[in-house]
Amino acid sequence: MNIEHITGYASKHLGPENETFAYGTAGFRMLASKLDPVVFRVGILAGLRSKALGGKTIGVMITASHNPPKDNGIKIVDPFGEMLEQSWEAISTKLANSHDSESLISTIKEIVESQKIDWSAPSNVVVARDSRESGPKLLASTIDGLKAIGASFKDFGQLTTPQLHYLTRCFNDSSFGKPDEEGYYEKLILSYSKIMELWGVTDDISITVDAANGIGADQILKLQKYFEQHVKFTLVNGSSDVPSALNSDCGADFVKTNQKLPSGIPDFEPLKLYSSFDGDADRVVFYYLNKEGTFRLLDGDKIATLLASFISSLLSKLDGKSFKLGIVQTAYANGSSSNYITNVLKLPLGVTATGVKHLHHKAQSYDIGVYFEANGHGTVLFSDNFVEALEAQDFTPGTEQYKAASTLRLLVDLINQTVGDSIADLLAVLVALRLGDSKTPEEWDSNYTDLPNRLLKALVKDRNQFKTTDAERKLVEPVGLQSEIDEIVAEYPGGRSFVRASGTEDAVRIYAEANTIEDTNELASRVSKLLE
Ligand code: NG1
Ligand code: ZN
Repeated sequence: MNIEHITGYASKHLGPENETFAYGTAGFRMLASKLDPVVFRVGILAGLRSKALGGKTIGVMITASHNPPKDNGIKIVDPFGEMLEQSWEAISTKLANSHDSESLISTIKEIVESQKIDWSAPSNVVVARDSRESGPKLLASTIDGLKAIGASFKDFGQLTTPQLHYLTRCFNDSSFGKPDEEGYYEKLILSYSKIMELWGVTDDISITVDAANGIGADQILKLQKYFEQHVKFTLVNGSSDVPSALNSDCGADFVKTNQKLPSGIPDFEPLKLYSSFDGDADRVVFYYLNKEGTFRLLDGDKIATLLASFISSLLSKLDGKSFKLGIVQTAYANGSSSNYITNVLKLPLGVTATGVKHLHHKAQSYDIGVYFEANGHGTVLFSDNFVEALEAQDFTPGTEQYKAASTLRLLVDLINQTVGDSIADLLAVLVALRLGDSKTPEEWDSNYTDLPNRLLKALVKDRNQFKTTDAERKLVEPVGLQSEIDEIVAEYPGGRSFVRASGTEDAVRIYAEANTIEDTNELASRVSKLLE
């Protein structure tokens, strides 16, 4: 370890004395102006993580997703494209708070010792960023961290978050795909077009994409070249070069939170399907105007049920073979969707704490695990056992069984196996709509009716005081607050409400749903008042 070399770089990235950073739901996320010392340390950490795994490639993504343009963030991706292993979150937090050179060196030594890192082991890291204005400078500081410990790195410039996850996996597992941006598009077009070919679909499908003025816009334009003959994308809110426009009055988070149309769609046609990505294109939601001209949202819960129904119908054709398909949600899933999954689809339903890592982990317990957050972040995971069984299938070409098994095998390639992906999920939804039972946005929507719901935010003195249990559905601290919430909830038919601290913002979130809009609003506001 060349201490002088490290401290030389560290002197350019000293941390603030009285600030504490924490690796949260999606890594470190805050005002971009505060992030420089953090990203430098994350660069070091990514290098150390790679060394600890004998040189496996680690990913680093600089993004603040759906958050405002003035924010930014950074997160680490593990070799298989998954979120950083939980035990390393505490290690990252410790390193991020080692503000001066001296404490930085001693924390690095501590990590090397506790993780039994061989300093001479190779270290490989891939980095990318979204379209934010603060990105290039923060990327340069992250690279300083990598250089400080002599890690090898490859900078992929601007990518969506799921593209970076894809690349990280490819570098460690060549069977996953070609480790470049082109490989990502090729994998999608190949699987999509083969599915459509199997089913004899020759007509084009068209879809409007609101890209939140983020990196998804650039990638949709590139994708269009590959999909020329299959899908016609109409891009709106595509100004990724106007930093102040990012996520502003548009994008998946705006549409989901406000339950209304984004700005920027000129001629909104009834009964046509529209979609919105978030700023780093790992979330997608859909919507349409019904005959009466009312806005109808098709969120992550609706995506999960659509994909699960489609997969379930394919599975039912593989006679003689039984596989376990399950859905995973968080407490933010609409109560109607959970009832529909249990009572109509009759599928196992798991509920986990907020945060993709929890959902992803739980989804891995099924042969096929469908997980989506209500906000549109999610994917479908196919287990190795299931893929092997599909590959070993010997159905006669041309039969229903053969078509079903081949479609399932191609879905494994179409749907991003590492993380939620707006582009891949969009294509999977188009496939499910074209080939499944629900053909139109209206039919899809009619599977169940969402309960009215509200999501509010409260600023509190110390959000760390809010401790939860039961997949975050109940508060254990502050003591007594949960029974007050329960008493209020009991007054509303179909009522449900819970409170938890956000992992990405300095705020506490209040969720409420009930049978009527009036009751929902009243319930949400009464529970919020308890926090004043
Ligand atoms: P927090 O801030 O912990 O509620 C939000 C979303 C999560 C997840 C993360 C990561 C809600 C209610 N919460 O987490 O679902 O997407 O951001 O971006 O939507
Ligand atoms: Zn995102």
